[in-house]
Amino acid sequence: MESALYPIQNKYRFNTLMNGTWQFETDPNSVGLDEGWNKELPNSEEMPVPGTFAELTTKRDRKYYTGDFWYQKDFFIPSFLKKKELYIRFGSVTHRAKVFINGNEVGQHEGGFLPFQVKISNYINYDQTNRVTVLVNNELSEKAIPCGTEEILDNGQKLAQPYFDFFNYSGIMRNVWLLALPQSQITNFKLNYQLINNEATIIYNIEANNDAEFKVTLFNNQKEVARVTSKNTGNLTIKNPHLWSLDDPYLYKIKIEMIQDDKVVDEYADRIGIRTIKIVNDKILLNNQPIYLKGFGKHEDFTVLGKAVNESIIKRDYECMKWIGANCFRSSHYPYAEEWYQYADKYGFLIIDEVPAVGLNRSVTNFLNVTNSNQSHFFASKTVPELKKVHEQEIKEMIDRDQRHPSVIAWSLFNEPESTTQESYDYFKDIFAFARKLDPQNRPYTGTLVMGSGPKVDKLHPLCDFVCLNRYYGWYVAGGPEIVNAKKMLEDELDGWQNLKLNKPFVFTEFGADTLSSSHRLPDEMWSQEYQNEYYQMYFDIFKKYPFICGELVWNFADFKTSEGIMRVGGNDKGIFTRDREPKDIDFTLKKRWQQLN
Ligand code: GCB
Repeated sequence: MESALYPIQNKYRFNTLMNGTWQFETDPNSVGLDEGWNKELPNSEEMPVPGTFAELTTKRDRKYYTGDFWYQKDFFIPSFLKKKELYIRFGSVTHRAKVFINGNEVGQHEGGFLPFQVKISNYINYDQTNRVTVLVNNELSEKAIPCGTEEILDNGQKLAQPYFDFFNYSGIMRNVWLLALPQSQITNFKLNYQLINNEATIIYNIEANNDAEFKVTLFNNQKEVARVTSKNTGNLTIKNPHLWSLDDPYLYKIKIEMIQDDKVVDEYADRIGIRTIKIVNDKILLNNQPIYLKGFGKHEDFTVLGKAVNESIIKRDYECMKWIGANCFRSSHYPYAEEWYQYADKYGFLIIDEVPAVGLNRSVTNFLNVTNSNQSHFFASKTVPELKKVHEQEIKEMIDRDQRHPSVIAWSLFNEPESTTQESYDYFKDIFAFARKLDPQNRPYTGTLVMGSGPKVDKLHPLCDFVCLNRYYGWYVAGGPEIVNAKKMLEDELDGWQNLKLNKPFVFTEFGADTLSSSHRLPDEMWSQEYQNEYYQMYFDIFKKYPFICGELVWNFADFKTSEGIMRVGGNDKGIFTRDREPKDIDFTLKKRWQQLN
């Protein structure tokens, strides 16, 4: 990745979206490169970008297509752009991409949920039509995240078998931009805040591709409040700062000018929120005040769009989350499109930002096997060193991309891996040590523990600044009439954690029950709306007794698509909202609770 900066326009920087109709072709035998598809696709069809073929097709083999596939688009570059450095920036390509300009390879990227950009200037024909081609691959393995495997069907077709519970949507599912940037350019900048008495100090660290000086200016509502010129690092101090908070998500504007030979050569501006986040004993403090997290584990998921970004969905989801009184979500199980974080900054929402490290457990159908005697010693396998490199690279890209957002309060480095073996501890000890060097704000690091990884056996909680539990007592175990036992199991587990005297906050990052919006039952039965209510009430009654619980993120914000199977009716139905974002009965219980809870 040449730069982690979100595209903006000003006197020095120009961009235009390349979204729209692209050409598309699947390549099941991976012959494309040998046959020159990087120059011309032989039998292509039209495909929208952003989008995913799996949601647009009426054919099963296309929906589940696994392997190589190609995108291609022609675009024009006028010669007045000659003085600029040109790039194409992909919001993401899932899961890996090779990019060609006029047939020449210009870059590649591993990881399906983070942006990357490729420099194209050296391969462009000015005042002519040019062609970008992208070779994409959506296969799953244990060498990359998210993890999975694949099966060859009797008809020879590959079928991805995710070790995770969401549909393996793939393709170009986020925005694509053409960028025209100055030759000498700012490539990123990192910020940290110190609040002492009535003063805030903003400590900055600017990354650029050339040596320069930088003028950094801070504005409040267009009025300049501080300015300093320095080399790459420096700081700005302001008196009586207007802090960013949930009730008042105030944003300043920061402008950085890059200066060479007394001339401004680049400028980048962003909205920033001044706030601190830290853990003290068993509390999470925002601006030194304890906060209680109320909200969701989410997905980027919608009918017809799959995981393709769409600002209308983003807006609707935030409206629903505000209506119900939520203040937080986890970007389960991957970093979301950048627009989600921009909204959170403006709306006053908190995000636990998660890297796509899901499925590190070799469990296709039953995640309870992750910790029981069927566990597969995932971290003892030969591919682990390769996996670790990819995992670290994605942590770096996520933090580089998201570290300035005031809404991001923590980094989640894993979801439900094997976590009871020494090998798992050794793996994650390195992962945490790596990650802890990257965020100048030193936000808390965590990861979510699978059910079964309890106080007696779990090996990963010592690495986490706060402990995240995904628990399904009353659903996957002791459901329906056994819910009385579920209550006891949950209490026993929480007593176990309490006895460890960890003096750390705990957050429930998943708990939920599949619920069909069409099902009503008296007395309650599993899958009915009444049962979802009873289930959550049981958890809430118990939470009261444990003051170290600092948050409840229910699973899931909305129903979402998964692989097919006997556990899933058209997908995962644990949504608080339906897949088309209408309320289930539980919403009114949650709304009442969350509006009262502070
Ligand atoms: C989990 C996973 C999540 C699943 C959820 C479920 O533990 O983290 O990805 O969707 O359980 O509903 O089974």
